[in-house]
Amino acid sequence: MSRVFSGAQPSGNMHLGNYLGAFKNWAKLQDSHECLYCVVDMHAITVWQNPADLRDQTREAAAAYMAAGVDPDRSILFNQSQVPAHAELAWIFNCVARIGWLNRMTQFKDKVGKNREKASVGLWVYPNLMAADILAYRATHVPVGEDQKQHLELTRDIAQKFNTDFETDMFPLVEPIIQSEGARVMSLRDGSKKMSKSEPSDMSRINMGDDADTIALKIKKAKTDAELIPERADDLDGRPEARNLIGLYAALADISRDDVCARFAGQGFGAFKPALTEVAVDKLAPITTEMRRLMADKAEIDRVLARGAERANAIAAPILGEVKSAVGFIGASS
Ligand code: AQP
Repeated sequence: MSRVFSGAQPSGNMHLGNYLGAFKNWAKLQDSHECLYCVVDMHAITVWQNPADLRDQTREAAAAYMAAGVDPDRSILFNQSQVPAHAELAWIFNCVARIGWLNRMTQFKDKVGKNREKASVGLWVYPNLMAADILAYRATHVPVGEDQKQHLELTRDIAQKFNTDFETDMFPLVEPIIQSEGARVMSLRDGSKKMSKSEPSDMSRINMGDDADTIALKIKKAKTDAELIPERADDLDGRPEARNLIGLYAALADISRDDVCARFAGQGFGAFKPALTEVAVDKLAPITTEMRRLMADKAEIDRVLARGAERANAIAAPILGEVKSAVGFIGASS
């Protein structure tokens, strides 16, 4: 059976973009793959995180995975910092990856903008840690959003260079499982930006923990245009906010954008928004309720993560031993 690895950063509230673009699919993959789902807390600290918030956000992320259908008995659910192989392998990959490769990463450039000199070194070498996350388990498949494709190509480059440099077949060339275009959820305030945890305005996103009234308010205030809904989704081109809301309905109701357009053709967004609210509340209410139930027992979440980390470590530690030996380090497995 092929092995899946994926993760999300506990850098804020998990939102509808994380759910539709990642977690929903993670739950389905459990039927066909051996799955490791990680709360990547070491990635989160590449930008400042208040320690108490980080603890809460890590637990909330684990609760969000489980509420979305990740079963910690079938999958391995853990937080990254509890498994030392991630950091150790990342250091080795810092010495395998080339400076030029990292300088080409568009996500780094987008995130730092003009403040490159003030960004943490961790943010720059983030893709090497991501390669370590995946290759520490010799994962074969990684479900990612379109935005992560370049990082995954870097993982393949690192694996290939390591194999060539050390004349080994240590690492497989991992395959992305790319989400369809429809699963890319954009900000409710700006249809050209993706819905994101780190966007300061809470009105830009629907959090997985939002109650029905908050969801209704955010959808009511979501930016749209004055035009009517067309008969076909292709005719939404050039209308990013309208396209996003139609896409959200489609993803939540599990139908195509064309079906949504056909259903609401000729109506304005004033009429469409209450229907979108209804389907969003319907879909999210059981997940939110389950997240709250899980979050009420933080000690149990910590136990789930610790047990997952033990299982993850049992896979990663022997692989790391082989890697260290290939590199020439003297130690237990050399
Ligand atoms: N808006 C989105 N639409 C679809 N998929 C999304 N994902 C994130 N945002 C959207 C997917 O969720 C998974 C986990 O993402 P992440 O938390 O590790 O990192 P991210 O992509 O950087 O998410 P954010 O919300 O934008 O976080 P910040 O603001 O902290 O950088 C990934 O599979 C991602 O594709």
